[in-house]
Amino acid sequence: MLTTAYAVCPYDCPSTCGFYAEIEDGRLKAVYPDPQHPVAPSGPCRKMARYERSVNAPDRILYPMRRTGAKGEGTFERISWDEAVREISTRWKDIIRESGSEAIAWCNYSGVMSHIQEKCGFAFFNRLGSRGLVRTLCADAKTTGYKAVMGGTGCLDPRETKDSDFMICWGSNVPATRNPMMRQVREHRKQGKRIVTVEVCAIDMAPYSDDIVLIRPGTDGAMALAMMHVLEREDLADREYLKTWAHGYETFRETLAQYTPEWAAEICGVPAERIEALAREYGQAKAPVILWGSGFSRYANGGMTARIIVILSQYTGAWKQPGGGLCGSNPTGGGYIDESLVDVPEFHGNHASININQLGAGICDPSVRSLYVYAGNPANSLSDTRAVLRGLAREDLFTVVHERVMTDTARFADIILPATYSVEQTDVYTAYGYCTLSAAPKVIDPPGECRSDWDTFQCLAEAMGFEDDYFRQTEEDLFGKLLDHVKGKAVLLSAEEMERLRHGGAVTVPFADHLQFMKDGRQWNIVNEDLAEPVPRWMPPYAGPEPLRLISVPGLWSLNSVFHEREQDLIPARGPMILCLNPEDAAVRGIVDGDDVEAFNDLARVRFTARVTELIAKGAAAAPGVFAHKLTKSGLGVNALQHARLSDLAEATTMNDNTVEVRKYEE
Ligand SMILES: Nc1nc2c(c(=O)[nH]1)N[C@H]1C(S)=C(S)[C@@H](COP(=O)(O)OP(=O)(O)OC[C@H]3O[C@@H](n4cnc5c(=O)[nH]c(N)nc54)[C@H](O)[C@@H]3O)O[C@H]1N2
Ligand SMILES: Nc1nc2c(c(=O)[nH]1)N[C@H]1C(S)=C(S)[C@@H](COP(=O)(O)OP(=O)(O)OC[C@H]3O[C@@H](n4cnc5c(=O)[nH]c(N)nc54)[C@H](O)[C@@H]3O)O[C@H]1N2
Ligand code: SF4
Ligand SMILES: [Mo]
Repeated sequence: MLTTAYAVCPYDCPSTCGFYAEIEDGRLKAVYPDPQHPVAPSGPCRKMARYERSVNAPDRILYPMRRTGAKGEGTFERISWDEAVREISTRWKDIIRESGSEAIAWCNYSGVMSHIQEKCGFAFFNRLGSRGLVRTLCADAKTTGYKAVMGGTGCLDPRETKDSDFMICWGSNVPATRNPMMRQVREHRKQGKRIVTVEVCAIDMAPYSDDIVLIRPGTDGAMALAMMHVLEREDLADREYLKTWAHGYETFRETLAQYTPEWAAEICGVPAERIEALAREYGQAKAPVILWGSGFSRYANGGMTARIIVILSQYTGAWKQPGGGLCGSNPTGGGYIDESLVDVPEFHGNHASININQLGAGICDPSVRSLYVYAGNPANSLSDTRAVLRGLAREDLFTVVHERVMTDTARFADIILPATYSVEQTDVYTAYGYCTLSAAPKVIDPPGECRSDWDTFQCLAEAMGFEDDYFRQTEEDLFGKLLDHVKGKAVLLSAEEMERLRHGGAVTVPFADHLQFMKDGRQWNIVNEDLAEPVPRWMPPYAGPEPLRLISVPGLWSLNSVFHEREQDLIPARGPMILCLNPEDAAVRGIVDGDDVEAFNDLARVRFTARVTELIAKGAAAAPGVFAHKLTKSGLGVNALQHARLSDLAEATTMNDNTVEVRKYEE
């Protein structure tokens, strides 16, 4: 029998597209667009269009398993859930008795970005009193930088950019990471409005750009400062607005004299005339928008760069115009969901913690005796892969991985627990790139013995003897509560919209007021006295210009390390692991397009296929996508070349802030 039900894409993607799931005999047969969807009416992207192939993947993990071979060898035997839960709880109780609860560590990141399944583990591990996890792997330097300037005022929802008259696409690989926004990008250009891309590597964005400014990695702050220098010099700054509404404007303005386009040109590798021309075009537009990604913030100076770009987005008064300002950060101006219903504050404690970016060092520390991983793949996604693998290889680290497929991390588990796909679980979703709220009860039963994160933590809680009412709830109970207690602008949703959510659907929540600070009678901050660096200024990244600065680019055909199960379509479509090099950098190294090359630094040697292209800045090397180790030539991905250093704000990742040398590979 065929039925249809509503489902939501659970992945770490700003859009949170919804779609219809067609179900035949309890299995997902196909997915169809939801033409009423507020942001993705033409349906899910190239990765999710055949989601049934992921959900029904032949190599899905269906049963709990126990390791039988050496760590990392990947040999396991089937066991029952009872055995698995008994073994985990017995080991944990022993560890807690002998070494205390902080000897148990956990790792979770963005495998599922919904409210119940992602965050239930926070409650569980807080209740357990385990070692804490500082989860700053993604864009925390950027969001902290944004907040340091704008506080709780939300920026543009992508749909609002229809009213802008000029767009700078600043370090955002839109066709890959913001697929539904390609509608606005195409429409913008159809109307003859220009899009200038500021990128290190524009291989995907080039066809949609009228002009491309290729910039050296980690130097965007210098260019943005020089642009403001030009805006001041050429009377294109909105001085009245800045004097009234920008805290610290006069102090900051005085510092701009030193940041000439010639000064920035040296740092950024962008000619002074191009910086001037871009500043002029930006300054003369009535409602320019900067659409920003997060690539430029994954550096030692990432938080500072983010602050400077937000200030630039305000400098001509663009925020006052419909469609003008900044897009690509927090568009909502606040949360819609009462997080405390899932991540229970009473469970929070004061524990030693591991920064996820330094998980390798964290789990190499012998005082950590157990690691639980869910909805994350640290062996692929974290910097300094070899340190992560050294930790995972410890015979005395009791490792549990809750996964859907055999990842490079799961191979190192002592116990693997089988996880569900989103269509097999119930949840509420907020998009981090749009003002939308979505919800979807589960549409099919899980195959084999797969269990959701919620159900798994519930059994573990019982086995650990937690008597809290929290762990007695079902997913469905929590789903109802989350929808009963929406907050922020979501309280403005109609009864009909709330009803749609309860049955599975997506709705638009009113856009944020981008001039909220005026209504509140307070300024936004150019200078922020709460920070170690109150006055924005140029700060260099960790990596110097030599030999080559290495960055990672989100790939078109994967989402972080997700979709590795798609051997029939997505894996072949993306081809081998490439390293993009500028023709000048390739030529001095005797490298031509298609060569087998080796990138190396003090951390590792990693082999790639060279892609020689004019669309990357000189002095840079760029690696698109995250590859499972078995799909690489040397058994390691690009992250093995990244140091586990932290950013200026938020102790976040600096995965783009490294240098490598590259040579032709010879056996
Ligand atoms: N297809 C696909 N979609 C994805 C993902 C994916 O891997 N693949 N990842 C998901 C996740 S986890 C996230 S966080 C989001 C958004 O992920 P973001 O990181 O916001 O991705 P983008 O902004 O699209 O891409 C970052 C861009 O920054 C560029 N870049 C790197 N360093 C610099 C620099 O110093 N200056 C400038 N100007 N540019 C620089 C890179 O070349 C890249 O094009 O995307 C999500 N969606
Ligand atoms: N080279 C490089 N490295 C990167 C990036 C990059 O673009 N390039 N992107 C960085 C960014 S922005 C991010 S956010 C991180 C992401 O880092 P991670 O979150 O560690 O990586 P993912 O690849 O998203 O892995 C998610 C895992 O969760 C599993 N999963 C999915 N749904 C569920 C579920 O419901 N339950 C359970 N238990 N498991 C589930 C998936 O099968 C997958 O293996 O990677 C970072 N690392
Ligand atoms: S664009 Fe993003 S949210 Fe939409 S279907 Fe693709 S991965 Fe999912
Ligand atoms: Mo991310």
